[in-house]
Amino acid sequence: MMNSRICKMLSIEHPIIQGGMAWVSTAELAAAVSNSGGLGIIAAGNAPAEVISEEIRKIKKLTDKPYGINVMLLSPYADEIIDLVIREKVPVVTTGAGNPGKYIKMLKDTNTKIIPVVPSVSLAKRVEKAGVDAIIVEGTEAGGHIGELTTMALVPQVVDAVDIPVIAAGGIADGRGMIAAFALGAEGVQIGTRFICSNECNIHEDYKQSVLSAKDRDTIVTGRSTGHPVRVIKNKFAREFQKIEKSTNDLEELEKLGTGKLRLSVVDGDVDNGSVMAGQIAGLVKDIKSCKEIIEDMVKEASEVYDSISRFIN
Ligand code: TUI
Repeated sequence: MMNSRICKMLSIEHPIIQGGMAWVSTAELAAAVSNSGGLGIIAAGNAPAEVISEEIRKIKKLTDKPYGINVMLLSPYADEIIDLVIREKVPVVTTGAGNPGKYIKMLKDTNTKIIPVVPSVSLAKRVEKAGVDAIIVEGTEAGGHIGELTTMALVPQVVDAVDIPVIAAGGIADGRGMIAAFALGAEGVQIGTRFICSNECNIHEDYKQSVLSAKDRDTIVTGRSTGHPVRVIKNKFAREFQKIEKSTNDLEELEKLGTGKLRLSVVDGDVDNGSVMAGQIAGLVKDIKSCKEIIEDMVKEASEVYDSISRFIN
């Protein structure tokens, strides 16, 4: 796997990138992933630069391996987070929830690797032309803010449309998913939901338990009507949000309804009234392990799956 362009580009051992999950992807989680041979990512979410500056200080103490910052482009602080990333010489930036176009030149000029999340072939082509280093192609199976297309349909279409390396995301939590992604032409995977259920993920235990007890059909999408669809675990909050969404066109009211709800579940552990973001693959996650075990088990399983599937085509 060291032969993957992603491993060479990012100086990592395994082509596994941890998803930048707002409130969840802290320095502790990111350092654990980076120290296990993947690429750990600190999520900036809606936090101001001072908060992320502290996380960068922490991760520099916890690891000497490469790491990244995820910039959520809907955040009012996106500009100042980009300035911080450049000042601190953060090795990698991933972006989500928008087009990072206006930041690409700045990041390239300072040698920061830039890897946007894209939900379509058109945006993939546009950001490749603008000079990004790789792209994360995320299917609608993913948790949080999502696009329309599935990983299975989108990844090969993007792979055919660009020359830069593709990292597949959405619906991947084990070695089988990893091999499936490679079969579609991806050279790396981004893993979110599986890392929520890790020892080093220092969120409220009840959030982890919600993910562990989720079954295949237990996630739903809220916010389709607002243009910001978000996949969450079906709970009281999600049902109420969907109900109100059906009866109102007041986007401001819906926006207000969602504000602070991720913090409520992740930090305070209110998994009934909070927004519990997770991907469709939550139903596959059955235990809490260390990040090192998650990565090692995934790589080992991928290798075994690769060996065993040749019987289907011979
Ligand atoms: O960004 C994510 N996942 C997220 S961000 C987030 S915080 C949030 N909370 C409430 C509402 C909105 C955000 C929670 N989860 N994943 C990456 C991702 N990016 N998925 C989809 C996209 C995306 C969508 C449209 C990327 C680019 C894009 O471009 C549209 C355009 O402007 O061309």
